[in-house]
Amino acid sequence: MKILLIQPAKPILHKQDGSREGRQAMFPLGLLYIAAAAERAGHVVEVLDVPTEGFATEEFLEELPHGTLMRIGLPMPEVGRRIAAAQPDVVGISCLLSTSADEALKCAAAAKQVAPSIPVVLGGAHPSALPAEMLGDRSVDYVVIGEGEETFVQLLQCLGDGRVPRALDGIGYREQGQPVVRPKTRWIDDLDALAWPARHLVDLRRYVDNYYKFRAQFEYGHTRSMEWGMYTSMLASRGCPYDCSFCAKNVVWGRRYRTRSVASVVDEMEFLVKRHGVKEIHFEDENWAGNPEHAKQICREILRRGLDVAWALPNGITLHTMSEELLRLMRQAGAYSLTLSLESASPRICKRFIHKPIDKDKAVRMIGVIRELGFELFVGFMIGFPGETLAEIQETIRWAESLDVENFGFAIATPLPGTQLLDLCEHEGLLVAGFDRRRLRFSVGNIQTDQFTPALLERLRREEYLRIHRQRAARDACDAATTCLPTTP
Ligand code: B12
Ligand code: SF4
Repeated sequence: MKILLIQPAKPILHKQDGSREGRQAMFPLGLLYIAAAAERAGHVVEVLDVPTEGFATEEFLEELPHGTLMRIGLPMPEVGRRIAAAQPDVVGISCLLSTSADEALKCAAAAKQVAPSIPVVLGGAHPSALPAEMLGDRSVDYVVIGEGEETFVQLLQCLGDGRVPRALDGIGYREQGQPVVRPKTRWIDDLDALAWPARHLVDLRRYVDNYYKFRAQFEYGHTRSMEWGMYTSMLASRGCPYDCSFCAKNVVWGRRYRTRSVASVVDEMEFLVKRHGVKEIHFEDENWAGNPEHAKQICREILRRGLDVAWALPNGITLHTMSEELLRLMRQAGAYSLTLSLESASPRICKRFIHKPIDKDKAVRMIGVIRELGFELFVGFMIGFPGETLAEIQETIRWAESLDVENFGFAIATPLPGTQLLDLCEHEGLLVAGFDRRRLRFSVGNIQTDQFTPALLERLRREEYLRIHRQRAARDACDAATTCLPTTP
């Protein structure tokens, strides 16, 4: 069969306070894993990366209470033309982020406009958390829930045979007009057996070009720096051994943390360097060093093979599994950038929502080592959990201020579909009026308590960040002036 896989456009918010959500070079790693599995099963696959191909096109979408929503990507009429030109037997659409759900549905509608008989399949974190809701849209025929390689290939088999996919694990479909959801219970044990992402289906250069053209608008986040040239992303593991209440990882990867073999990970890295001329790799694992021994072995294997490639951990590694030995090995093996998620300074909030210990002394020590080794570092904090007091929020802000870290951010806790946090907020009636889990925004508050309103969190997030940076700049200027004063009269 001929399969067309689509990454939908990315909406970004231009906020009333003058800030805007950043652009990101969104490498469609999940779609390319799905593409590789379909190719291996004998299908012909084409990929349409709407945001990447139309990165320069920004269109007005709608006015929201917080600002103006803009859309980055190929205009919809062009998407329609491209679907028609591809003449697909099946269209698959990736919807990783809840903010992309509307755009994913527009692509589904465009496919149905081309030919109502084309089966449309949705996958990714958002539809995996809300399969029945997504099937409520008549343009969506199937939802593949979570890790999708095996289920998608089995679904194609069913479609080819004209069977209803009743026996599949982790699938949503419609029967007699009603959504039917078969929850996901099986996860892939042998990650080495998976075909590597079908990167030959996209133009790798485009992602780097977009970064260079628009780097001033890039958010200091995931794809914050791609300074080394040809870039791609990959995975060394799936899932995470922890269980933070705000995290959507269980929806996609289940509860079991799985790693690829060290040889398979470094084989893929070597292939990317030799075959695609890749200079920089971003590991998009939820928690790359969930098993620190596995992480050290990857570093040692990179060193043993003398592989010359820069790599980054934009999602970071947890403080809990971090050690000086691991950091030194990572740096020697080419790692240059990482994120450290410290989340909250309040032990009570860590215990209740983050479910992993945050040792403040260790944080200071590790940041010292990270700086000494010359890593680029981003530290993430979170504010706005249910029951969090203003004093606790201030404690986190003061902690960020006290650390020797230039790049940091305060994220507002967001009740994502499929998380314990959303269940709790629903149960305790803490969601703001008009909250719609199908149309979430991340840079604005969605939780309201007797301690804070979304507006207060948004103000604190932005103003405290700016205040800390202004104070530091003033202090540095003052230090520089003092240093220049003549020491003798
Ligand atoms: C890279 C990334 C991004 C990129 C965008 C990536 C993209 N291509 O669109 C950027 C930097 C933009 C981003 C931003 C954010 N992200 Co993010 N991100 C990721 C991350 C780390 C990796 C994605 C990836 O490549 N995964 C690897 C591939 C193999 O997995 P996958 O894409 O999920 O694909 C598999 C399945 O989902 C499925 N599948 C996927 N697509 C399809 C399509 C079809 C047809 C089928 C059949 C199957 C299928 O099969 C694939 C293979 O098994 C994931 C976590 C993770 N490790 O997955 C979070 C994740 C997707 N992000 C998440 C979040 C919360 C965010 C942020 C809100 C973080 C923040 N606080 O700012 C922001 C949102 C910003 C905004 N304003 O919209 C959540 C999503 C929750 C949600 N419901 O939206 C995730 C799951 C992290 C988590 N554990 O909570 N993110
Ligand atoms: S450590 Fe990170 S990936 Fe793991 S559960 Fe917590 S937020 Fe999710």
